[in-house]
Amino acid sequence: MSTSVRQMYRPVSLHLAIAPPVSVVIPAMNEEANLPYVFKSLPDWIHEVVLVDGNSTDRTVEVARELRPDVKIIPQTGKGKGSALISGFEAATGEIIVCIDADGSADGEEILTFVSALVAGADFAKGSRFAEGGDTEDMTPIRKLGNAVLTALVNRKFGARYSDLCYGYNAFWKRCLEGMALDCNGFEVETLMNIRVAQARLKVQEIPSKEFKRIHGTSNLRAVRDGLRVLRVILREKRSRRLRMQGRPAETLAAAAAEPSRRAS
Ligand SMILES: Nc1nc2c(ncn2[C@@H]2O[C@H](COP(=O)(O)OP(=O)(O)OP(=O)(O)O)[C@@H](O)[C@H]2O)c(=O)[nH]1
Ligand SMILES: [Mg+2]
Repeated sequence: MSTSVRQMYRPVSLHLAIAPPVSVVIPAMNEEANLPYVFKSLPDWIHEVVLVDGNSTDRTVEVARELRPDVKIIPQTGKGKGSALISGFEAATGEIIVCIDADGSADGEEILTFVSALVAGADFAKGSRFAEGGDTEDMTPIRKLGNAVLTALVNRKFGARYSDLCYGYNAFWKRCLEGMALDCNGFEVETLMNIRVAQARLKVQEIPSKEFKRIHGTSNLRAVRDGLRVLRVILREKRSRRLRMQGRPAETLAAAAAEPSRRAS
């Protein structure tokens, strides 16, 4: 192997070296106490960390800079985790994007497994707490039930085979963003990604993942409110898919996609 080719590859484990740069996108709203744990768990071979700040009123931004002077801090344009991720994806310069929460519930060491799946041929590496080897310490029984029902609905309506719909630990090639065309604000963002990935027939590899309890602070998720947002997005996507299959013009499809979600409730 010539020197120039060898330099293009970075060893990421004993058995794997990769060429594509990896961006880690972290949505964070008042997570100053959790960031030290999250940043510490990130592998040293990643290309960049993009932290999307949700107008934090604590020292989230300062702590991120202290921990990692090269961190890219991005303000989100809209409101909610979805708009934060969309801003972060736009700002990411890597060929591979990994999404990870800032509450200390995800282990950055798992990034190696996600990235390995992508370089081995997957388009989308989807974290799953319910695939064999995965686990969660963080979900209440009611959340587990809601997630299971919504997962089954998406599988049925979109021909997917997901085992965990509403999970924030995922990775994908940046080129997939065009097909996902994300347009949402809140916690429904992962559902929308999963549906669009299934509709685009991208190659999905589920990655068993262990979710821990958030270390400090309180959750921003409200089970009923956010469960309904997820349900609305599923129904909205189903309706626009039906219109597409009926061969309706593109303007009608765009209007259906932009339609207020109350029509679907
Ligand atoms: N930038 C930004 N980040 C957000 C926003 N809402 C939530 N987040 C972040 O998104 C991640 C997930 O939010 P959580 O509140 O932990 O929600 P969750 O993980 O679904 O719920 P729990 O399992 O109870 O922790 C965390 O890193 C939050 O800081 C937001 O509006 N803007
Ligand atoms: Mg959390």
